[in-house]
Formats: sequence, C-alpha cells, structure tokens
Amino acid sequence: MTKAQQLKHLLNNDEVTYALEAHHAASALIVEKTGFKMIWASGLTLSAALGHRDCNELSWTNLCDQFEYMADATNIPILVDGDTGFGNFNNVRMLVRKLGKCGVAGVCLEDKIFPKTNSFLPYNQSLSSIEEFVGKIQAAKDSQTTPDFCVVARTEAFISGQGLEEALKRAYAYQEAGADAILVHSKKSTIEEIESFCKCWNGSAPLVIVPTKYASTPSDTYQKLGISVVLWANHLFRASLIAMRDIAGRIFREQSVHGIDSQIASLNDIFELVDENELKRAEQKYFPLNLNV
Ligand code: SPV
Ligand code: MG
Repeated sequence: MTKAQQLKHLLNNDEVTYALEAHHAASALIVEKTGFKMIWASGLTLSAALGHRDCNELSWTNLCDQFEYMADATNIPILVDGDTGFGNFNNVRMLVRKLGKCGVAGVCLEDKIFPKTNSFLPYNQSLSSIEEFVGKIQAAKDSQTTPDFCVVARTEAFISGQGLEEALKRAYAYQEAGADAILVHSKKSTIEEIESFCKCWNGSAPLVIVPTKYASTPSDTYQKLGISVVLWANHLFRASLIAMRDIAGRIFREQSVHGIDSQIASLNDIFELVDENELKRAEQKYFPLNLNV
C-alpha cells in the first residue's frame, strides 16, 4: 500500500487510530518506531521548532522541506497540518501538488481566515465563508497527484464560538465538496461539544478529533462516538521542551556534563535512530575493498 492508501484505510476502518505529533524527521522516526500507524505534522510544533508562531509566519515552501525530511525518514503516512491553505484556493492547489511530491499522504485544511491563529488563543478565530472554503476543498481534491491523497476538512465552528448547527452545516458542505474526512475541533475542557457533534453526524465521511484540552476523556469514549482518528497534536514537542530545559539547567549549574550523561540518550542511540548499521551493510555490498580506511 502507498502511504496515501494507508492513510485512507486508517480513516475508513472501524478502529480508532491514534496519531502522534512530530515536528522533524527524528521525532517522526520516534513516532513510527514506537508503533503508531500515523504521524500528525503539527503546524504549531513545526513552527515553534523553527522559532516561529503558529500564525503563518512560515510559508508553505519553508515547511515543505521539513515535511519531505519527515516523509523520507519514515514508512507510515503523514497527515500535514495545512492550516487555511496558506492563502486562497490557488495556494491550496500549489500546496497539495507539492505535498504529493514530498511523499505526504494527506493534508488537513481549516475553515478560518489567512493568516490563521492557533485555536487555543483567545482572539482572531473568525471563520471563512462556507463558499470560499468549499472552493478550497474542491481545489485540493482536483490538484492531488495521487488518487488516494486525503484531504481532511477541519471546521473551527466551535472554536469561533458558533454552535452545533453551524458546525454540522459546515461539515456536510465540506463532505459534499469531496473531503475525505472531517476534523471537528473544540477548546472545551470536556468532550461535550464533540460528543454532541458525533451523535448528530449522519455523514459518510470519517471523523477526526484533537483532544488536547479534553485530554481527560477516557479513550473508549472515542470508539463509542464513532471517531476514526484521534490526533495527539503536540505532545512530543512539549515533552522535549521539559527535557531540554531540565538538562540545559543542570549543565549550566553543574558546569559539567558528567552528572547527566546517564540520563540522556547515548550516542549509540542517535546512531541507531538514523540506522548507521545499514550503511555498514551497504558498504560491504557496494564498497567491499575497504578503500576508505
Ligand atoms: C496543530 O497541532 O497545529 C493543530 C492542532 O492545528 S491545534 O493546536 O489544536 O490547533
Ligand atoms: Mg495547526
């Protein structure tokens, strides 16, 4: 199966799939090696890892380099956070064509206004018109370079303070426009908005959620609500911040790395992550004369 076919399968099978966030090739590799079947390339954490805010300070061309490194390093599908498509329908077309070439399996587009604001900030959460966003989904589907590339349409209706009716209206319009799945987002600390949406949803498109704020929800709830994919959207980046701050502080205070050496990854761990042994095996096959001693 191609990566796009894998993603389509994960969206459409009966089980809940958990996708974990990655923000560069190393974190993407860790997601895969841990056993996850899918990677979320988060706009928030990719931006932050490059020192930027989650409001389209980086262009899609900046980010495609990162996506390509992540896709080259891994064998499981990557769903890219495409924000609002980095502009209008034309930017969406260019993005989708390029993502296919980068080895990305799908893109998630959200119905806010460019430049977007992270959903958990208390300002600038206005929605685009349904008509404009439908045009973006159609443009994305018409531009995909592989038949199974997945376009996930994300409604920010709840995030912008609108109710269930608006969320459902938008989701049906996006499904009609050709979206392969619907992501419905909520910033509530309980699953109540998502639950009400799922219970009313009569569409055929699978549902995707991001339980960052309602993280205390028991995981069996997702299956019961018929959710297809759960995105753990930022947790590796948050984990790495704590670990890096802790170790940086200790090295600074102790003016030595001796005390922390056993608490960080070994050099061998790095060599294993990037499969140093494979190069040794390849050398024996292709470069047997040991010319580079
Ligand atoms: C992201 O990870 O960038 C997302 C999810 O879009 S959220 O931060 O919840 O908006
Ligand atoms: Mg995002």
